[in-house]
Amino acid sequence: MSNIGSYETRLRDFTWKMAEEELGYGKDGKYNLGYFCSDRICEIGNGTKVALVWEGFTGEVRRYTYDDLRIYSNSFATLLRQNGLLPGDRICVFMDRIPELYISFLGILKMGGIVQPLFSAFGEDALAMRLEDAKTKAILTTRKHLGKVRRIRSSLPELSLVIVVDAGEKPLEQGEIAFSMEKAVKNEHIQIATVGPETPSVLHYTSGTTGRPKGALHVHSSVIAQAITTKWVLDVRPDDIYWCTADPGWVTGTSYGIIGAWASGITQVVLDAGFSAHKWYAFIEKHRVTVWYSAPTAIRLLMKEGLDPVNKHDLSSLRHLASVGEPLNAEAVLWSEKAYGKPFHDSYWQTETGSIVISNYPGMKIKPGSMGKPFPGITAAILNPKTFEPINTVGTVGLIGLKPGWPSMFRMYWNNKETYDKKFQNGWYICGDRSSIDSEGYFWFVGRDDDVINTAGHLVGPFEIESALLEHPAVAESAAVGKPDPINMEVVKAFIALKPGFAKSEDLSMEIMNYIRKRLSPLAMPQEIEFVDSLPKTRSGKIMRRLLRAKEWGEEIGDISTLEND
Ligand code: 6R9
Repeated sequence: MSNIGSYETRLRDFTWKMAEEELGYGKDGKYNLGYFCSDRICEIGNGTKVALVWEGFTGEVRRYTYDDLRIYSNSFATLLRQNGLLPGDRICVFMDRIPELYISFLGILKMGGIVQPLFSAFGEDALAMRLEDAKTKAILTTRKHLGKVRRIRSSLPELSLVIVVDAGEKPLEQGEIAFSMEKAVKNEHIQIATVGPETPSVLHYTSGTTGRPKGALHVHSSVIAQAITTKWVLDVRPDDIYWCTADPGWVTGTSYGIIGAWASGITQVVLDAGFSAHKWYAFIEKHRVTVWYSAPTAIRLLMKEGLDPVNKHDLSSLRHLASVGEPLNAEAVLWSEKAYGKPFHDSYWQTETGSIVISNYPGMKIKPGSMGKPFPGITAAILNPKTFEPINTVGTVGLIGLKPGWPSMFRMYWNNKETYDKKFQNGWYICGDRSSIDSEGYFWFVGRDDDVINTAGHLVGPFEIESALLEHPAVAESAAVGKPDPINMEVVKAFIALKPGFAKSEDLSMEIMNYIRKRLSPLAMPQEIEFVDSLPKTRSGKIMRRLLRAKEWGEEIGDISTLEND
């Protein structure tokens, strides 16, 4: 029997208050998310239980108990306090998937700071833009990524402290301090910052169509939703070995790769190594992974490798599989049944929703290709894109709308009230995705309602890419769109008009691609560049990405009445 039991019964009976009570949230005045992910598990007698099994790319394995999480996160909290950081300060974690990343995340919350997790793969521009927007006070990083921080530091007056968690003996520069989590003085007890349910906790940056990346701000009580969805959707149980393959630079890696897992008091495993089917299967076999939360791109890569590597490993420990980030093709669900004897369960949510809002639940009939049904406590509907009124006819495509008010919902876009306000229409939160509902209430994803590119489950904003492209000396104008790709769903394609005096060439293409990879990230790098004489624009001067995109996808071009006449 799954944790959720009967979906229909839960749907009827569930209230968020119940989830709050089940977690003991707010009991004895305790609201700190960091506390719920470490100290609380120790208080209920599980301090010696393994919380994290970490494996590095060389195969080295390290284990941390809940007592370790509690004590080491105390050390981080103390360090930050001793260096003058205050509750509410934005503190960035910028590291590969090393134990310090996961544990400092809790430490920051325990001293009352707002954690800003960023992908370590980010280049200087991507990093600088987000640190500047959040007016980040401190950043925790490693030697490997320190160069990037140093190169942008002079442009970030608010960034007063850089903490290097693997500094070793080599000297650091002014304003940088070395800190070794394992060598630091152990703090059994600290005063955990007093927060309320609405105190800001995590600031996650996500990409939009226009403008800069937006910081979705979450609050401490998000843990109520993250814990109950971990239990009911991911079906995690006390003895599970849980593997969430997401990087904490992405919301999946924090909501379910840190918070949901540890608030549930289970053992989670982390692999800090690149992808290969063999490596992944060997990891599952070695650690006896039971619950596996991954993404369609990874699943498609595994499918590409076929059944051969599957048969070479013992994957019998797997009990429940789930996926998030992009549409999970029906084919992938059927293949996983064949390969692992279990289907992947699709789940749908966003940085802004903070936790899973639509999903296929364990025990419920899976319809391959459908995202499933709303989580109990979430009211979801398909809305008319003009009136924002619910469409009650089966099969009609409209916008996904959610009734605001669940605990893990974002509370604002940092410094960007205008964009935040636009996300609400007629009393609904507008996700920005299109879908339909079938006669049994299952949601079928159709596409995004904007130009944001979803590559390998990661959202990349065209604006950010285009802005970086324009900084290249040869580029006069550019447009970035998503182009279909069998593995990554979409990859970035850039259309570029060159400045006079520059001629198109293979070498120039390569140079521009690498330029973006270095400045932004490997994901933002265009996989293809098409040189054009000019870009299609609307009369108001907006680049018509929709037109370029339709060409790539072989779709109808639709209304082009606002296209500028040359
Ligand atoms: C958690 C996360 C959110 C956007 C979302 C949608 C796409 C996520 C999906 C899915 C189809 C699914 N998306 N899950 N599309 N089926 N199961 O992904 O957060 O990075 O903010 O992306 O991703 O377009 O709006 P985030």
